[in-house]
Order: sequence, then structure tokens, then C-alpha cells
Amino acid sequence: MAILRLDAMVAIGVGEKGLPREVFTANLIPHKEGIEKKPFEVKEPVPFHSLDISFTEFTEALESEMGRAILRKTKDKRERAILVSVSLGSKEEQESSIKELRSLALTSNINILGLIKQRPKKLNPKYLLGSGKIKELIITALSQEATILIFDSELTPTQIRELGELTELKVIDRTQLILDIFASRAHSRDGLVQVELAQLKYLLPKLSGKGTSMSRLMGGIGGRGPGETKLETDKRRIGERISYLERELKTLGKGRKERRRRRGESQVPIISIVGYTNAGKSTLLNALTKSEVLAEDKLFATLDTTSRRLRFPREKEAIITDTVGFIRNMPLELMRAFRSTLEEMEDADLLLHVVDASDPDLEARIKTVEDILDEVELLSIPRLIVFNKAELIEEEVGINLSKKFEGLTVSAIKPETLKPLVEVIGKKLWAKGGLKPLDKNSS
Ligand SMILES: Nc1nc2c(ncn2[C@@H]2O[C@H](COP(=O)(O)OP(=O)(O)OP(=O)(O)O)[C@@H](O)[C@H]2O)c(=O)[nH]1
Ligand SMILES: [Mg+2]
Repeated sequence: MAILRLDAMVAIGVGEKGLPREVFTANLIPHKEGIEKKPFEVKEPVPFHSLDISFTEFTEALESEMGRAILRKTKDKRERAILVSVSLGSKEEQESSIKELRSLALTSNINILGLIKQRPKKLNPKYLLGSGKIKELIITALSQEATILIFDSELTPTQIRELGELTELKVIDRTQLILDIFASRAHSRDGLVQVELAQLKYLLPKLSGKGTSMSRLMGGIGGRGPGETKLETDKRRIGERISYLERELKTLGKGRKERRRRRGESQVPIISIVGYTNAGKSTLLNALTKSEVLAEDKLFATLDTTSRRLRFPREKEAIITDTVGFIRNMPLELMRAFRSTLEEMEDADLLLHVVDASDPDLEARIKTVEDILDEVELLSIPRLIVFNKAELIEEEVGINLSKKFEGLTVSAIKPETLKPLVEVIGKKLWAKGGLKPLDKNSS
């Protein structure tokens, strides 16, 4: 019914002589927030002659309930999303990926209405989901008045179009969600250019030229895509915009190079903080240098690099840089766009790899970060793993982790726990006792 956009249906049975027999009715039930129940009801069949429903009253009551739901919708301007997870991987992988998708959606200020998940033996190439699940998805989305479907996997242009046409909803994938968060968080000229470039490069191959699906594709979340006015621009204009942004990025890169050269000449060692998003990198930088870089319980709070001086005993100092966090399945376009930011890490004498020690998924996340470092050819720089948020775990667990990964445990929110870390950093940067700066080519 929902697929046919019907609110109610009545079937009248016909007896032998063409006389009416039972009457069957079924109708959708308006969704009430927080109450989990079937989105429809099927009434007991009633013999035609004892049918006693006032259809006018019945429809009016239903209408007014649905009407209230519409009213609620206008009060809350956020996108109303159904998350969709289709996975061929293990159950654990799927669950942890869903958890992360939730955080991404919450970071993007999306109202999450529900989740549809499936673990098929084989993916349905057209809709990803099997036909039964697709129906469940449509009914849930309609009854809860969803405005957007967010898939926890990358969708092909055809899948986005087909799903959009079938459901009449905006359809985005995980990559677009991440790009969207970056778009809403970028502040510096550098960041803005890098993110717009990544968005356009991601969308360009997905443009099929179809009017409606194209605007659905380009709209982004709450219209935060690459801009409403650009909806009408064709591929050629997008191509032009991409070349413009690339030139712009090059110009911006020159200034950065100059800064780096001056920094290199000053012989002050450089430490780069890297790690999974939300691990506590900015909090650690703040605690170490007594500064106030924005740190919050959101994914990708930091997009722009920030450098601070870190003082050591005996007049020594280093520059410590906070950077953008990493995430599993980091969109390739984003990685490319942020290459210039990552390039800054190339100059580092030491990478502090911050890990959230309380994260049940920490080993997989360490690997994700190391894989990305490998991809951008930074694995040759000396690294030190720092297990943060140590006050949230048992001491023994922390000790074992430190042993296994030759790392250290700290609590960035408890500055008194940082002393051993500063000592180890000092030892790694300066040969024991001496003041000689680390030879950059020896590592
Ligand atoms: N319990 C606890 N929470 C911490 C600690 N360090 C950081 N946090 C919290 O973890 C959350 C993320 O911290 P951030 O410093 O913003 O993390 P980040 O790694 O910079 O994250 P992004 O910039 O978003 O990639 C914040 O809510 C911090 O308050 C810690 O030692 N213990
Ligand atoms: Mg940060």
C-alpha cells in the first residue's frame, strides 16, 4: 500500500450469486515517535451486512493523525534519515561500521529514525538490498516520513538513481556523508577549497544528466552540497570549477611551502599528531601546550592543521601539529584533496599516533590509520603510539596495550599523566643528553 501511496484499502468478497460477503479493510498507521509497532493494521473481516464503519469519520481521524505528524515535521528542520546497512562482511564488522555511521549522522545533525540492515549472500546489483528488504525500507521510510536514506556503503551512480526513483527520497552514501561533514566544518580557505574539490570530484562521474536525480544527488544534506546555484551547472562547468580550485590550491600551497622552508631552517623538530577521528588529538595538543584548539565529542572536529610550540626542559622546544582525523573507508577523493595537509606531515620528525584506549575497535582503527599513513608514504617517519583516555580502562589493560604496541598510556584530560610522554618525546627527538637536533635524513 505504501509503495502505491495508499492510506487504506478495502476488499469486498463476492458470494455465489454476486452478492457481497465479507469486507476486509487495512490501513496504514501514522508513526508515533518512540513507539515501535507495525506501520499498518489489517482488520478482522466483517460480513458485509453488519459492516458498521463510518468511513468519513474513519478517514478524518486518520487524516488528522497524519496531519499532526506533518506538523511535527515542520517544527524540526533536520533531515529525517533511515540508515541502511548491507554487508557481506562479518557481523562484528557490520555492527561497528553501523555504529560509526550513526556517529557520522549525528555529527551531521541528522535525525536518525531507524535502521534497515541485511546480510545477503549476494548483493542485488540494482538496489543493493533484496526485494523483500526494499519493501520494508520503503514502508518504514514512508510511515516515518523520512527525507533521506543513508547507505553505509558506496553506491554506484545507477544505484543512487534507481533507489532515488523507487523511493522518491534523497539517497546518499557514507562517502557523501563524510564529505558533507567536512563541508560544514571547513573554515580556512585551504580547507574550503580542498573540500569543495573533493565533493565535485566525487560527484562528477555520478552525474547522469537526469534532472531530478541530479538535483537529489547534488543537494547534499539540507542543501549543503556544493551549492544550490550549481545544481544547474553541467558537467563542463563543474570541470571548469575543478580546474579553478586546483589552481587555487596550488597558489595556497606555495605559501605553505614557504612557511615550511622557514620552519625547516629554524632546525626546530616537528611533531605531528595523527590518529583516528575523535581519539583525542586536539585535547592532547591542548594539554601539552596549554592552548585551546577546539576539541569536542564529534567526528572531524579538526580539519585545519594547527601548530603550537611544545617546551621541554633545558630550553629545548619543538613544534607540535594537530591534524585532521582519519576514518575507515576514508573517501579517496578526500585523501587526495587533503594531500597538501598530509604533506605537512612529511616534515615531521616524529608522529604521535593517538588511539582511544577505551575503543573496543581499537586494533582495527590502529590498522586503518597505519594503512593510510602507508598510502601517503609516511610510515618511514618514527612513530610513537599514545593510548589516550586511559582513565576509562583497567590499568592492566593499559599496561598490556603499551607493551604490545610499544606505546604509552595517557589521559589528555588529566595533564598530570603527560609527564612520561613528554620525557619519551624528548628522548626520541634529541639523542640522550645532547642538544643536537635529530638528523632528518637518518630516519
Ligand atoms: N574520557 C576522556 N575523554 C577524552 C580524553 N581526551 C579527549 N577526550 C574526549 O574525546 C572527545 C574527542 O576529543 P578531540 O580532542 O576533539 O578528538 P580529536 O582526535 O581531535 O578528534 P577530531 O579532530 O574530531 O578528529 C572529546 O569529547 C574529548 O573531551 C581523555 O583522556 N579521557
Ligand atoms: Mg581534533
